[in-house]
Amino acid sequence: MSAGEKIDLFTQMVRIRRFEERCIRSYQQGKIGGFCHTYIGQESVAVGSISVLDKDDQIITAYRDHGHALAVGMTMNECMAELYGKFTGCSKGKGGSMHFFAPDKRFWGGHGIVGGQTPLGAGLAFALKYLDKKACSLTYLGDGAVNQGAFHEALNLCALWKLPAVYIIENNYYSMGTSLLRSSAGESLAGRGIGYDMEYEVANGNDLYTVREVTARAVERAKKESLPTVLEFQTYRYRGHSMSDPETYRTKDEVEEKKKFDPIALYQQYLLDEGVLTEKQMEEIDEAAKKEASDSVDFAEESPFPPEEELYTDVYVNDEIYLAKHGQA
Ligand SMILES: Cc1ncc(C[n+]2csc(CCOP(=O)(O)OP(=O)(O)O)c2C)c(N)n1
Ligand SMILES: [Mg+2]
Repeated sequence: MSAGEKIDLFTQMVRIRRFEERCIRSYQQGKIGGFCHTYIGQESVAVGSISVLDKDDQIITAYRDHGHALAVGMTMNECMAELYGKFTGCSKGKGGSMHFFAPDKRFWGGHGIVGGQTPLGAGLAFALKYLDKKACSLTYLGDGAVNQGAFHEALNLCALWKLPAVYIIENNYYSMGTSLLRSSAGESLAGRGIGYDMEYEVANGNDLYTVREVTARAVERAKKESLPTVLEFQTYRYRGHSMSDPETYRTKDEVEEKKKFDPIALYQQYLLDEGVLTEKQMEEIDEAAKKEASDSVDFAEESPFPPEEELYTDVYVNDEIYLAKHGQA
């Protein structure tokens, strides 16, 4: 990567962190309703993996989707407005935190059913192969989704039909209040791929360079050989599962210990050591991210709620209208 590209990835991670810290404040002020799950601590996974993609590659994830949304290039304004339930939000204020979407950026959400996005990721890969595109789908899921039947059905079809699919398990060691040790058998989660003769890899998700390297290998396999891969990135979430989580299932000491491996601090140190960035530039990036987040709150507050007739739009896709607007691909 060039120095500019490295700085861009640092900026993206900082923007995600500051955006979500601002979300938490607004949530606590009662401005945001519904579920809201932050990605704080996992930024390197979305930013690193999405950074190796090309323009035709497709992305889909679960409900912890703010990081992926910003990493694909969605604006803070459309994301914050969505959290506020405003009409200027990416889903016209009707989706909220769990349903960020940007089809124009090949980002297919934002899904609330654990594991529900995994067959859809297989479908995206199927479509790419069917349309003869040299591209792949990237499907993110949590450690709590690996034992869902839908995930295994998806893996089976990906392997059987040799689909260009990459599954990224973001192992943050908890599914709500249930620790990995209490929910999953087997030595590695990515090893679920063995049953389907799929390649798999387990790596440190907090290290952006590692995430890029490992994802790039899987993406190349998908594009050159049309074969699927399961990746497991080990990471950690520093905040509660959602906004109301007393966190009785883990100790404060555990969280503090994990904070020593903060992905942003780690990458920041790399860039300092490499002489790519100075402390002063980092502060400027941080200040700009804070201002952007705060401006997005102003934007959201000033935006209107969706009009009543919007209740009935976007409920089902009208094929004819959709295809006329977006074309076959
Ligand atoms: C099918 C289904 N079962 C249960 C739930 C309730 N639920 C919401 S989040 C969650 C935990 C999932 O954890 P994980 O997959 O590790 O993702 P993380 O929250 O750590 O990102 C559960 C059980 C759900 N949304 N869908
Ligand atoms: Mg988890």
